[in-house]
Amino acid sequence: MEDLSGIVDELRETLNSCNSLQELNEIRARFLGKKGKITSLMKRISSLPPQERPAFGKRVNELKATAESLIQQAQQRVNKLEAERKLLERAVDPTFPGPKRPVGSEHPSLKVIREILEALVSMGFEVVEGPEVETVYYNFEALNTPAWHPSRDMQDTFYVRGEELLLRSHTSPVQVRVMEKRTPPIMVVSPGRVYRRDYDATHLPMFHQIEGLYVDRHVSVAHLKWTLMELASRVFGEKKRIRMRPSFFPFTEPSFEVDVWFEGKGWFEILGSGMVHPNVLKNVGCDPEEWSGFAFGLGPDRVAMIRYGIGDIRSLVRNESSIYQVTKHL
Ligand code: FA5
Repeated sequence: MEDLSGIVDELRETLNSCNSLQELNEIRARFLGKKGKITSLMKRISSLPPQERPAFGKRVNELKATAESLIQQAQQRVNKLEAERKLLERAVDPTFPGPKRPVGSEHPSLKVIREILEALVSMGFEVVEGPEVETVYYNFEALNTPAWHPSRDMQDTFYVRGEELLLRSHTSPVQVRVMEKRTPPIMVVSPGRVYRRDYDATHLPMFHQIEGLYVDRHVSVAHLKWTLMELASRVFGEKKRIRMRPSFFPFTEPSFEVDVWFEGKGWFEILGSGMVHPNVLKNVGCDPEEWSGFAFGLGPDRVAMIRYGIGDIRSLVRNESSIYQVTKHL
C-alpha cells in the first residue's frame, strides 16, 4: 500500500507558507478540488480489488478529514491576517502632519489683569476672591455709602432679589469681607467682574476691577502713592504720563484718582483710591486709632484700551478678531 502521509506533510508545508485567502483557495483546490490530490485518491477506491477497498477507503477518508481540519485552521489564521491587512489599509498615519489651526491669543483685558496681579504679588499682595452676587450690606452699607448715594440708585445697579441682593458694582466689598475675617497686617488684591448700568465708548455694563487693600500700623498716603506709581510704571513703562488727583469716595478719606495720558484722546481715569475711611474700619471691628490702610480699585479694561490703543471699550466684548491681534506679538 502506498504511503499517504507524504500528502499530509506536503499540505502542512504549503499551508504554513500561505498568507492570503487567494493562496488558501488554490491550496484547497489542489488537494480537495475536483482534480485535487485527495479527490483523485477517492476516485481510485472503486478501481481497486474488492478486498483492498475497505482499508484503502478508510485511510483516504482519514486523510481527507485531516486535510479538511488543517485547511480549516489555516483558514482562521488567514482570516485574521486579512482583517489586519484591511485595518492597516484604512489606518491613520500618526506621523502625518495635521491641518494647521490658528493659535488663539490672550484677551487684552485678561493679559492686563494677569500682568497687574503678577506685579502686585511680587510686592507682597495675596490674591483673594469675592462673590459677584453681593448683599447691599457689603456692596454699600459697610463701605460707608449712604442710601442717598447715586450708585445705590435702581437706575445704576442691577438688583437681584428686591433690593437685598445685587450684582456687585465694584470689587470694594471684598475689602470688608477680608477685614471681617482677618486681623491686620492685611495685604490683599482681588480681581473680578463687576456690573453697572453703563454703556458707551469708555464704559461697559460688565467690566473688571482689581481691588487692592493694605492695612497695617502707620500706613500713609506716601505708601499709597508709591504703590500706585510703581504699579503704573510696571504696566505702562517709565515714560508714560500719569497723574494722581484728589477725588471723593464714601469709603476712603482722602481719596484720589489716577489718570493716564491716552495719545490723541487726553487723560483717562484708570483707578480710584484712598485711605480706608475710619467708619469702614469701625464697621469691621478695627480700631482706626491703631490701624490705618489704603485701598484702590483699578479698571483693567480701561488700561487695555490705553495700552493697545482701542478707541471704543465695547470692542473688548464684541468678539472682534482684531482685538486679539493686538496682544499676539507682545
Ligand atoms: C470704584 O469702583 C471704587 N470702588 C474704587 C475704589 C476702591 C476707590 C478702593 C477707593 C478705594 P470707580 O467707580 O471710579 O471707583 O471705578 C474704578 C475704575 O473702574 C475706574 O477708574 C475705571 O477704570 C473702571 N470703570 C468704572 N466704570 C467702568 C465701566 N463701566 N466700564 C469699564 N471700566 C469702568
